[in-house]
Amino acid sequence: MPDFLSIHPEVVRALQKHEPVVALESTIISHGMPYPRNLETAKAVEEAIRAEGAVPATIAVLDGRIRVGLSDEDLELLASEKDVMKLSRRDLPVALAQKRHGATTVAATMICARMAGISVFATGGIGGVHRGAEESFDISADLEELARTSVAVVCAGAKSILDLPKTLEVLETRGVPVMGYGTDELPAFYLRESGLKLNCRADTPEEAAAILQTKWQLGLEGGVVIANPIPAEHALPADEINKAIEAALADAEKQGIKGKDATPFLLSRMEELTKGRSLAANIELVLNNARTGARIAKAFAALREPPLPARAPHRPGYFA
Ligand code: PSU
Ligand code: MN
Repeated sequence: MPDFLSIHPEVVRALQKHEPVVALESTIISHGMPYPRNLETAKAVEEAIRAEGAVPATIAVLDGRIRVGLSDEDLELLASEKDVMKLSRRDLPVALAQKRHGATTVAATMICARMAGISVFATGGIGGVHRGAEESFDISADLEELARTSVAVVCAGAKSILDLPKTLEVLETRGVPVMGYGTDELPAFYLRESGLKLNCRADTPEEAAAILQTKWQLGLEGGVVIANPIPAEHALPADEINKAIEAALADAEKQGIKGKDATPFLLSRMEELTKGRSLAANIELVLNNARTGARIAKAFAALREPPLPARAPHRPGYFA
């Protein structure tokens, strides 16, 4: 394959030594949070991963190259530059061919993480089936990517700006395990609960890592959603959030916001409507996912340590 990828030397070193690495997306920086909180959060998330003993690898496209592992200057550019594309699977070739800057969504981050050999990725929330998808057909490419690309995505579930029951149905159809981390329910981003039961649960990093390892050893390509509820002390009251979500959705409808602009619009409208409380919760849950992601990456790296080969007794003759 032509060389489209630049991996930071620290990340290369960690991968070569089978040390834990956690991938991070950049759409959350460029299109998910306002400046300068986005930059502060991007740095704090990397710090949280290091504090757990793993190496962070934030992923983006800069000057038409896929970059895995960024400098503080790169993060500053992604956080402040106006002309950063939002890149999902369909957009990656365009950004590379046209030498653009782009922030990667969950889908594109999974693709790039896989290219680099990273198996665990932490973020805030995944995209999903939008409400009204039966009319609009708006289903995030994140779901398709989860079906095909072998990376585990640690997230706080998905926001109820999405249709969460339909999102779970699509993930089931496409064979994507959705693992509740310390919970039996799909968390709903700002809320710890959605009322939607999951049928896969892990309570420790080791249990989570064993499921990843087994899926991929079976040859079942594709991702896993590791749904990690927001810490209780940072969760928002359900009625406040639900009101803000309804209002944000109504505004999007009124202003005709569609397609790739829908998610960023809804996020920033939610922040205004909750007077910044949704942003504060968002930051806390991303930090929490980064810590959990680092622990799972460590447990997974420990499993990958090649076991000493079992030495079969030499039986002369028979197979010789
Ligand atoms: N959900 C969030 N915050 C985000 C996103 C989703 O709570 O920043 C971003 C992620 O990058 C995700 C993308 O992959 O939005 C989904 O966009 P779309 O719905 O256009 O596929
Ligand atoms: Mn969409």
